[in-house]
Amino acid sequence: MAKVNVEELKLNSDGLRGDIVSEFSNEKSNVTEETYQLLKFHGMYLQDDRDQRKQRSSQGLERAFSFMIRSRIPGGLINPAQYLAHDKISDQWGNHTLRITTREAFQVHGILKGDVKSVIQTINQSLLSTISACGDVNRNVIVTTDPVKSKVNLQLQVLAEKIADHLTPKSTAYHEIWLNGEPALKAVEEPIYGKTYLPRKFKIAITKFGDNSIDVFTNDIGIVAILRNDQISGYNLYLGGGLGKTHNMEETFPRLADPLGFVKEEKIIEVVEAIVKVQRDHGNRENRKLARMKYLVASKGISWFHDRVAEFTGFKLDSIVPVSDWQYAKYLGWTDQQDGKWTYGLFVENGRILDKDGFNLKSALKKIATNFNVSFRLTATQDIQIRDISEKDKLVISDLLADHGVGFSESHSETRTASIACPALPTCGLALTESERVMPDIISLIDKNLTEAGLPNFQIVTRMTGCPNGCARPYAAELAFVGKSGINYEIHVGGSHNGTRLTQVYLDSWPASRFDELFKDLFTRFASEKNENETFGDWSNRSLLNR
Ligand code: SRM
Ligand code: SF4
Repeated sequence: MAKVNVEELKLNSDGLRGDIVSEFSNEKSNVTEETYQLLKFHGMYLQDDRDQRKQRSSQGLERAFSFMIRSRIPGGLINPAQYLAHDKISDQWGNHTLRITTREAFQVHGILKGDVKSVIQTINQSLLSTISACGDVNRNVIVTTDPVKSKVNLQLQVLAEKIADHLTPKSTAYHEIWLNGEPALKAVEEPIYGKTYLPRKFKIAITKFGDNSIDVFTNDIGIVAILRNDQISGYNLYLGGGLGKTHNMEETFPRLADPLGFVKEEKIIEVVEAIVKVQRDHGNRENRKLARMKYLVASKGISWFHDRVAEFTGFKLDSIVPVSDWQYAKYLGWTDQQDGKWTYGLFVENGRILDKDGFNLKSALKKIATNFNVSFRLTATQDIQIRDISEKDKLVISDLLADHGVGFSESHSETRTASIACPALPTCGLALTESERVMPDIISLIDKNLTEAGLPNFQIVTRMTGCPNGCARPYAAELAFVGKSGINYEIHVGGSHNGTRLTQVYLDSWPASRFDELFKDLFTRFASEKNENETFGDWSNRSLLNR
């Protein structure tokens, strides 16, 4: 596709309308580059099945185009009807699988152009949306996955929904195009974003003191509730996290967020809006590779940012409240919600919900959504929590999962349940290597080598991506494989177990065919050199990187 100037496109799009309507009325199976870019704001990507590219091209056929549609689900919370809407979409119009994303949302792949409208309508009928799930706007707001129904956790969910609503584009184009709304007389003004929206995507995560179940520091804004006597006294704000980088382009880099300041509950939305506006006005609009807010924070510094935020709000933020003891938490297995109900955190390998070879996770979840009075949370580690299970249903749901061949979270190794991988091939147009499809076997290899090194079931937070964009947050893991080309991966080590120190490159390029050799070497040395209770991330940081 020919490159378009995205800034000009946004400006002239008539509030995100562009030529979407006319392009969806033609016979083609794909869309132009202009429409492809605008469709992101409506929550979808044009893709093609990369497994079929070669064969189709040799037969003189065009690529096998389809759309990936992403729902916007603040905090990943859905009710059974919303779950079933996605299940239906995947079967009726998609590729019969659902994909839980690293931002607590659902993606459905393989939707043909003629079915896009039906899919969006079905999602909206279930009272969810796809607007701003993608595009140069605020993306899905993620929240700690702690299942306990404490007042604090509920408040954080409410905050996520408020922020998501506040930062949703106000253009009526979405309703008009997909939901058969009446054409608006003119494009509605965007009070926060303006006509060119943000320079790039924008991400917000919310958690509480010490709970890093969501990699809070990898977001443009990390919001951390500070508790006093089990009440939220306000929020620490962290700024300028982000993970994407481009191979051989040193100006691009992953970055953890810096502390900005502390804000009281009643001012949080105002401050978040001000931060978004600073990025809107000062972010790089010349080069999309350098347009994320992390580069603005890195180049201007936090104190400059403080002043710009204060220009919008008229007040200075208080000093950050020191927080040190961060924990990585998976929240899998059974948790007492402390309201008389239970949550079962179900490990979903790489977020893929499907029925295959006697493993019938999709059918099991469909039955649970249909027959039980429960709800669900999609987690930032691509798992699903079945929530609000009554005491009497605990055993029935356990049996149902077992009958469908779904292994309990506790039956998988610690490293497997701490692993995530991005979709990569065959759907992702940016993938340089495999990821989701090969990760299960790589984890088996890691487990085998850990056992042989005398460390059975040791937990290493391990992640894989098919390119350096960082969708499975590899640089916030302890050990990571980042796609380079073919079967070759950049090998990363040295990140902290709790996501507060990034990885660094250990090997520039290593073939997957020699992973067994690599793991044998790494884990034998780790087992003999590690201090008591030392994590792989800390050991590799001190032994492999700081030489
Ligand atoms: Fe991502 C682009 C999948 C979370 C950084 N990401 C893509 C696209 C849409 C490829 C494209 O642009 O054509 C991928 C679609 C693949 C497919 O076939 O489905 C894709 N990203 C995903 C998901 C589904 C990965 C997953 O395993 O779950 C995640 C969807 C989240 C959601 O529900 O909104 C996903 N992406 C992330 C994250 C992690 C996070 O947000 O916590 C990151 C790193 C954090 C960050 O943003 O810095 C991430 N994705 C990127 C980037 C690099 C952005 C940058 O700053 O350079 C791209 C490429 C781009 O934007 O140009 C990208
Ligand atoms: Fe695609 Fe790269 Fe993201 Fe993986 S990390 S989904 S390969 S863009």
